[in-house]
Amino acid sequence: MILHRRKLLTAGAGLAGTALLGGCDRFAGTETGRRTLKVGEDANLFVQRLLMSPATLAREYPAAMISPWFKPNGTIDPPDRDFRALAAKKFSEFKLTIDGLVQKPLSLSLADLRALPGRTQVTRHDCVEGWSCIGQWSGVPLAELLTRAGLKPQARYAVFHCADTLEYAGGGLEGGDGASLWRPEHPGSVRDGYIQLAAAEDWGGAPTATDAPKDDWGQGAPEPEAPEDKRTPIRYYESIDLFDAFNPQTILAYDLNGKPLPVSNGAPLRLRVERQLGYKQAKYVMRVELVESLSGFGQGGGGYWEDRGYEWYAGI
Ligand SMILES: Nc1nc2c(c(=O)[nH]1)N[C@H]1C(S)=C(S)[C@@H](COP(=O)(O)O)O[C@H]1N2
Ligand SMILES: [Mo]
Repeated sequence: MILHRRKLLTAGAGLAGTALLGGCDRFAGTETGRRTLKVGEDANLFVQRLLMSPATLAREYPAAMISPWFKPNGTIDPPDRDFRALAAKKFSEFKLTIDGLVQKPLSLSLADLRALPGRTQVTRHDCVEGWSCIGQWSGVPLAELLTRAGLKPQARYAVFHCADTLEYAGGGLEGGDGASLWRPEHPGSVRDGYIQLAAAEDWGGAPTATDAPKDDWGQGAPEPEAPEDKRTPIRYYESIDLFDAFNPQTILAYDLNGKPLPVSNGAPLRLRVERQLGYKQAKYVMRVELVESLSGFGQGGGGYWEDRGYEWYAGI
């Protein structure tokens, strides 16, 4: 999708700050600059952005290189009641919310999303655990949605709210039904993971009996309702800045390899932000909230894994 410059400028005044690549010294000297360039990871972001034009794309692959199976990771079957109710009805009642610092909040069904101009891309997903998969993703460019919603000038980040609970505030990995919540594990450092990854082959093996995905959503009968859980769930969330939000490859995907996303890979809708690592690719996205600051969410790190020590800008 081609965004007209004027539209972009009216859509997001926040973009102007990141787009002024020529004025880096001045940028570093401003309040925002000082706040942004506080540690190494932000310097990494700054240098990468200096070297990139706004529309730098991740590599796209030929269809023949698509992995026979896209390994699911992290949450593969959200235990949450609300999600289970949606899945039981094949997501026919799912609505994506776009709100926060927008002129016109949106609420869109899957049919609404599919009716919008879409984009299909074959890209490689790199997880910090050291595996990669190539998949074909189809979805709606986030730029399309943000342009329709119209950003307010203070908007700087898009926060993705996901349906899946990973743990409960104050500790506790027990699901409402007493089952243990799946707890993902990652290497101690994203960069360690990335170094392993550089040497790793693309993941392309066949599923084994023990890790076969529970895909085909809507297949199972509705489950008995779990009792309501009074504890505060900590759900997966992620965030990106407007620079990445308007990249043409940044899409909310509803199809994987030409078929509706399996639940294990994030049905009904998941983020693809192709120049970043796997944990940025939020699955089970229910709501996109436009905000000025990330400090009000979780521990303020900008994502579930970021709150546990991973870098916010996971560029590859
Ligand atoms: N909602 C949600 N999104 C998530 C995760 C998760 O646990 N929950 N895991 C992340 C990680 S670490 C990876 S590698 C990818 C895995 O996506 P996949 O299951 O399609 O392979 O999803 C990312 N997005
Ligand atoms: Mo990951």
